[in-house]
Amino acid sequence: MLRRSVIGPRRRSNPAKITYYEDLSPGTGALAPRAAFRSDARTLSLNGDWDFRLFPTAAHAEAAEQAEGDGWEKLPVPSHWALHGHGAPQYTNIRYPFPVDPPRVPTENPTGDHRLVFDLPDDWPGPDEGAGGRTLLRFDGVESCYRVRLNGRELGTAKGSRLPHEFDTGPHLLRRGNVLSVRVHQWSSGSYVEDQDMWWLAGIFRGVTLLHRPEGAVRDVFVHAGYDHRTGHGTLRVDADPGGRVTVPELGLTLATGETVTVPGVQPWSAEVPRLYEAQLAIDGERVPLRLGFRTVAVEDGVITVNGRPLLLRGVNRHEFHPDHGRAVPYATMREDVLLMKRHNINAVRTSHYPPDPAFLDLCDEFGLWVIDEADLETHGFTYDDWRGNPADDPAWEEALIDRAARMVERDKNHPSVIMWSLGNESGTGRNLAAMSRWIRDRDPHRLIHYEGDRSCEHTDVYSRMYASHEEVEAIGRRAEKPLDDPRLDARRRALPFIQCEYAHAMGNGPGGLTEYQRLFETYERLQGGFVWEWIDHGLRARDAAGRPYFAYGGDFGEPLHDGNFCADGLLFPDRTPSPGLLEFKKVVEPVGICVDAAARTVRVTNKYDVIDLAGLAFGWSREVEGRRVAEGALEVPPLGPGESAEVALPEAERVREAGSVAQDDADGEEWWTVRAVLADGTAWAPAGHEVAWGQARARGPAATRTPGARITPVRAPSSPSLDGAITLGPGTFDPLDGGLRTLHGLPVAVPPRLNVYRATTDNDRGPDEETSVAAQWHRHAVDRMRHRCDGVTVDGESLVVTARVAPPGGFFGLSVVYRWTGEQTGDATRLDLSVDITPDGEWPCPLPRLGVAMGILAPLDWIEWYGGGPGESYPDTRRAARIGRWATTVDGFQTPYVFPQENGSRGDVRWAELRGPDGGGLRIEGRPAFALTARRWTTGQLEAARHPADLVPGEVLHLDLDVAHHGIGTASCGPGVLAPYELRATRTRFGVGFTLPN
Ligand code: IPT
Repeated sequence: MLRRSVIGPRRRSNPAKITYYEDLSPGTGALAPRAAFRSDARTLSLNGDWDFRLFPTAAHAEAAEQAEGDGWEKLPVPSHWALHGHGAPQYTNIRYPFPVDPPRVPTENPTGDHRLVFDLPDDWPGPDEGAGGRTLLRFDGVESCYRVRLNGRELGTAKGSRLPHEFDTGPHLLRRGNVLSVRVHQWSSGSYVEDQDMWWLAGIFRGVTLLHRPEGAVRDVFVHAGYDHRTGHGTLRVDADPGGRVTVPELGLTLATGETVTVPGVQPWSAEVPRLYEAQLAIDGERVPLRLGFRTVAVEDGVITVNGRPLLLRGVNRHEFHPDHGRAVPYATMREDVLLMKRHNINAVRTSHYPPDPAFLDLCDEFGLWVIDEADLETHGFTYDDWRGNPADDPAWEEALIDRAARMVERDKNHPSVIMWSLGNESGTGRNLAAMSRWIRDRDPHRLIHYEGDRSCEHTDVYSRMYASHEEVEAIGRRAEKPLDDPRLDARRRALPFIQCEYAHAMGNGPGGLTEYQRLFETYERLQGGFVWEWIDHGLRARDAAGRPYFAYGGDFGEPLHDGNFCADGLLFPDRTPSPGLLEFKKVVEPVGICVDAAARTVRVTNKYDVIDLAGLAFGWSREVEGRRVAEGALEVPPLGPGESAEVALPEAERVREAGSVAQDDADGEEWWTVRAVLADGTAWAPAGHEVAWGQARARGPAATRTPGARITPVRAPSSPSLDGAITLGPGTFDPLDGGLRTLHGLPVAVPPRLNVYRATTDNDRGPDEETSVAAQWHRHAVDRMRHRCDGVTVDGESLVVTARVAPPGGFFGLSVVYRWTGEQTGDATRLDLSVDITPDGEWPCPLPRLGVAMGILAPLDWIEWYGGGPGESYPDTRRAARIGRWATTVDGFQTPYVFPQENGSRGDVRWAELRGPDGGGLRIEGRPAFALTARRWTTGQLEAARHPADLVPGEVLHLDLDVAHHGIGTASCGPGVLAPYELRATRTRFGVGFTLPN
């Protein structure tokens, strides 16, 4: 029932009868929220196959109920019905997918009736057995509003999709033949406060459990386990209702609930050492196992500390997502997420933008992750009406919003991993947020309060921002940010620690700029890290008309209103394959700095952990010549404490030689040192040998005359071009009219090498809007349609010279190019060299996407081996994870399957690459200097036109881009664009490539 009418500026008349799913109450009949815990009391999971039928409106459901019609089908619980053939998912970011008229919702309100007939187990305690107590029904997550009936009697209704609700079954529970009916409405007043950027997916998507609560059972328990780093003592108090006794066998402790004890010599809990002590709460009717993590969170001198140590959060925003199950994430998948995070040097999670399945937090406690637990609240769509009528500021919504804060805090209050409560996301500002903050502070004063949306930070303990530029973050780091109007609030905020609760938008190729953010975070103590947006692409597994599998994004289900692929912005692909962005993040945030100085033969090792020393890591060095390991050994590194660093000597040359039995030393080639830090022993999250950090430095470059490993000697023996229909120059034949290469080492050249400046635009190139993005500039200036004018083809005895001008239609600027081809022959070996000399003319109004030559070879060359950056892709501002080595993969393996196709797969710093076909033969490409290589069976145009990877149909031609430079990637899809040092401007450039046969 509606208790108060909607007031505030958006006053509207609502004559219609307000239903339970449209009223503003958080529901009716649910019990007061309490901590999530297990116990020795009986439980029965009601998950499994339920009966289900879907109606287009609530009224249809109502009518069918009267008629007791059939039409039931089976549906698994937990699940979202739209992922089981009933209706379809819809993706919007900010806009509400329905007319905004709170709290009213559309008549078209998909309503799913769920029904389960169940018996109680024979030994289920009940009054007939003389066992007292009662039986509750718990729902851990139902979107967005539901009504529960048991055997025809209503137990209650609830809103708050990602929150638990418990109902007392009272006298209605039968031994046999219980009929549990749950009517779920897709839209409710709750939808107005659940406008998170994600798929709208209704259903009972988390577990349903029947819980016996014995007479004298624990109603609620609140563990307070602190740690005083000055004394090394823990403190413990367990509040429980009703009271009882707590034992911690490992500590030899027994205490009464409500009693505070000092516990000398405990090991504190941290994300790095997630030490948990098993405890038990025993009261009359029940024994409750507890896991204690002793830790104290504080802000000291403007810095967040846990157990006295400042934190650096290397975090991610995690939505709950599975490509087949949506937000009904299986336990094994949650566990996989935590393991993947730990293995990629991630130490923190923001549960964007709602409390996760409670089991996820158990995993965070167990494996060690700092958590910002966020309330299920977002009213972002109100931004389009200047936040008028925002539920976050309308007193009529206060009860509903406090309920959301309370249900989160009560459920999750016993998790040591949770160090901050977040009031929600993108909900503007308002009195209800203030009320939530007050409520939380009162209930749990021992954690910090976070909310990004209120820049004044009046009700929070941390200054938090999203997508602030490097420049602004640096100013904040210096506590020199632009002041707030109110001097009191400004002084308060300036004294607060800072985090970026979202940064580095991992949409498609990227994010760029991570290194520069991390440098700031590591420089200024106020900057305590951040949370990359976001953990995983929300791509739903689907098949196209031709049966080809793909990951669907907004619009793929025919939604009239959607936000396209903006939901594919994670560090993991939808199937949880790490994207290059995750590998880059792992490298950038590695907790050990390894800086090799090859000339001095030393390595500087820095411990960047917050808590632990380096004793758990084993260090090793190796020396590689031309990417082949010629020597390796262990490296003794002192067990440095957090923040400490030491210079460690690398072995002397002589010793390296001795150790060099690993492979034949190659006296000639380019030489690198690599130092790695791996886990010395297995941990709960990775086996021994798992790599945590590494560093590399070049000890010796290739000599100019040195062509490592090649059979061609530096003695020049050019063959002369001959004019007989085609121009022949060593292993190449050319078209005499335009100088285009026709064959190369006998391979047909389908697309002759020529200058290419364009790339299939990335999501970051296209962001943030169609007007100002760099992609918009490229299209406006026709950089995607460059014209090539041949100005001359001359043969001057030893070389073939083609002059050209490459310029966009309508443009008053361009690039003059001189292609100079020369041949070499040594014995049977021939070689063709191309040098390219580029001179810009006119005024270039925009950066270049890339600069290099593109060519296509009509041959089934499928195997690529290269010496250079790898094994994955890299771009100028995303190249930290690429190490110099010898790598090999197939052409398929060269592609990065971004959910939305775009430029990808470029391998940087390539010294040489060899392409081979199935029956040997092939081509070797050497760079002068190193080049970036992409290899695809489609053109850049086809890549740009594709909407899903399945649209890319391999052709016969292998398209290669040999680039001397690339424009950076940046993170402009949401956040700053490419930083100045990574912008590619048109300047005089010379580079060369040589083509020989593979070695
Ligand atoms: C920010 C949102 O908080 C997050 O949910 C997501 O939508 C992200 O953007 C972009 O993917 S809000 C944005 C206006 C900065």
